[in-house]
Amino acid sequence: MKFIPQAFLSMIFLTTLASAAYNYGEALQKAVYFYECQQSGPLPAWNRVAWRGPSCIHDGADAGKDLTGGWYDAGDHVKFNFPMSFSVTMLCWGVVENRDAYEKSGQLPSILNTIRFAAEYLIRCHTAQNEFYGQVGDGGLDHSFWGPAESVESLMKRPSAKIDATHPGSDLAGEAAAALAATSLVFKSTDPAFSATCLTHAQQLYSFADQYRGKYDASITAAQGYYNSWSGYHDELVWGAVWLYLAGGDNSYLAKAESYYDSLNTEPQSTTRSYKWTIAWDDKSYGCYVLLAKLTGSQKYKDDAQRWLDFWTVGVNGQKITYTPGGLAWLDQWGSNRYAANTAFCALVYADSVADASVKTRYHDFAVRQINYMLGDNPMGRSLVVGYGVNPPCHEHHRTAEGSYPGDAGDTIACLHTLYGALVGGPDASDNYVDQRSNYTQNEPACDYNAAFTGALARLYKEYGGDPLAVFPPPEPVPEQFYILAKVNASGTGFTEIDAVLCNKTNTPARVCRHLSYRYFVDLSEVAAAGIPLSQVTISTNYMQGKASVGPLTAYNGSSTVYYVEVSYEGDSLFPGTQDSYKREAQFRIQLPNNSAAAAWDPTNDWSYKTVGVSGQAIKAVNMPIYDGGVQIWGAEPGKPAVNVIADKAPAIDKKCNCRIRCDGRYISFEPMIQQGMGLDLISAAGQKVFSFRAVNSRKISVEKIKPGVYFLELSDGNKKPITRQSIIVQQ
Ligand SMILES: [Ca+2]
Ligand SMILES: [Ca+2]
Repeated sequence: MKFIPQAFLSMIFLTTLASAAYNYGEALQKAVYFYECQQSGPLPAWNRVAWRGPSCIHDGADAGKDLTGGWYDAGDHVKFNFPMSFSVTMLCWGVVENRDAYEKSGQLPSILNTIRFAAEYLIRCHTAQNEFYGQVGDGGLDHSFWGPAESVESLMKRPSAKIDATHPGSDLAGEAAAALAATSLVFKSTDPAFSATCLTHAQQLYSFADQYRGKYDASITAAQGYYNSWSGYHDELVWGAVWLYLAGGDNSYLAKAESYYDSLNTEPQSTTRSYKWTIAWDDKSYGCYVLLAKLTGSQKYKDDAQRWLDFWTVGVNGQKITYTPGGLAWLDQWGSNRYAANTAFCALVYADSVADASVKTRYHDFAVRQINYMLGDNPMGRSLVVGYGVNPPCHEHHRTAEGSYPGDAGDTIACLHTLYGALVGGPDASDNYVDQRSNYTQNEPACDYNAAFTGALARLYKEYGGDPLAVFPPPEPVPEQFYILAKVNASGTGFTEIDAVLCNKTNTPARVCRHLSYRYFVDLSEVAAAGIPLSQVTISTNYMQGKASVGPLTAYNGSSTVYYVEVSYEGDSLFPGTQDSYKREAQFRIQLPNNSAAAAWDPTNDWSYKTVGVSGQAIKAVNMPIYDGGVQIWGAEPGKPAVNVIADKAPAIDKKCNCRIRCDGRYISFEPMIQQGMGLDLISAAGQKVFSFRAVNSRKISVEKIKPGVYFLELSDGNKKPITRQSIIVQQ
């Protein structure tokens, strides 16, 4: 490590502040996008996430309600409405403070869409004046499954839980009231009707919260252990009233906020309002200090706000928040970034509202320093926001973004999808952070982590600028979503038995498929020539996984020689998620009557046989096309080009000839060299031999003159007997 004089470090720091080392517009754009990745239920047309699909579309059905929509809480798939409502309120606060920044950066339509999406869900959860659903999903069940959101409801129940007059929850209803009041305020100018609807729900929720007092986690016990109401509900009663006042201008709410203010928590054994923690999903007291100071200008609120912000900056009575050596104001092990981001946002709001220049600078510079730490100005020299900046996290604890098959929380692979804009938990008190999937305290993103962070980014964009990306999100490479692995299981005079495994490896997005089938094509011209009627060709099975059915031989497109056998999983569900759920194995045999002449059965002219493993090893059988609801989604029908077939990245190793074959688009190479005398044929998907090769002293063949497409490499021995085959892709 180089020694850098302290004075020089200060110079760097000042330069950073003045010249905006970070592209705040891009960070803002991505932070907003993160919420689209978290969407539950049917997706709106404006959702930009190619790897997300509809999910949990039956939420609320257990209660006879429609509770679809909203956001998955974090890297899991429970909808916890208490923190979700807080996230909505904080996103709205960000828009209220710096709407012009959202507008100028082009992010206003996206943030409005995002806020409305969640607000509409909260309205759906408000099923009666004094009834509000506060959770969908079971934490224990949910956390036992590591797989994409789109598969969740195929595997588990998602119970709904509510508060009502006999099972109250003033904190939950108060926060939902705050969220909808804040939404009402945000939409006042652009959609007065929606704004009015939000306000009505907010008023009803607030009166429910106020009239029927209690902590929601005593009513919704499923929230315990995840989002306990530690701080109680007085803060939400003040907070909800403040937002209702802001939304509707009704002075009675301001009066209520001020009168309930005196019930807010204090530091132990004192009458001083709490200042050693910060605003987060549980305790909004700190946000109330700032908002009431701004609204009323009263010294009491200013004192409470500044005492709190001083604790986070210069200290109070010699006591101060812990700072990491690298400069993060560090409150707690679990999600340290989020506490600093939340405080930074409020510090910016407060700084913008005071005249005192030194106070303004103190809080402003603190906030810039904290946000910059998260964007990369830290001793690790890395961004803590997924898909942004230098060396960002790519092993974040997020089931759907991981996208692997079947995944688990301990996986060490990078996420297959980019969860742009997600602020991860953050470092320990010594600036140690490990980008590891199992490290959920430091490396899980969450809706509440991103909310005030987004608002702070909008404020910093306003001051320092930075252009959002012109093309966003960039397209991701799409891996193969379906395929079949097949081999000859047994063969003899008059029969061929195939072993095939159908795989649904969808992840862009993941899909639960209930109408899959595939076809195995044969050419029966030699059967007809031998005078054997079709009715005497039998199809039998000896092993079938799942709810499979095998159909009769059916003529292909009216052909008198080409037939297919269809294996159907109609009524079965294949979905990505577990070791077993995404694949189905079937073994089926096509057989002539006993004592048929040997020449009456020839598999080598059969379309599908051309692409199955013949050496006991299953290979990707491109000539066994797959259908979803009757529509071809993969592979090739006889004589036609293949659809949606993608070459494997890793070269296949054939055990029988111990040969590794690789095609880079221009050359086919072998490791080790195939044996002298071996033949190699390159066969198009349509079954035409486009290249033949007899092994000599060469390790590679040029395929430059071959058109791009799907081909099969067939290795044969010195007697031209096929040994093995595999599919390859020749690219441009
Ligand atoms: Ca509370
Ligand atoms: Ca045949």
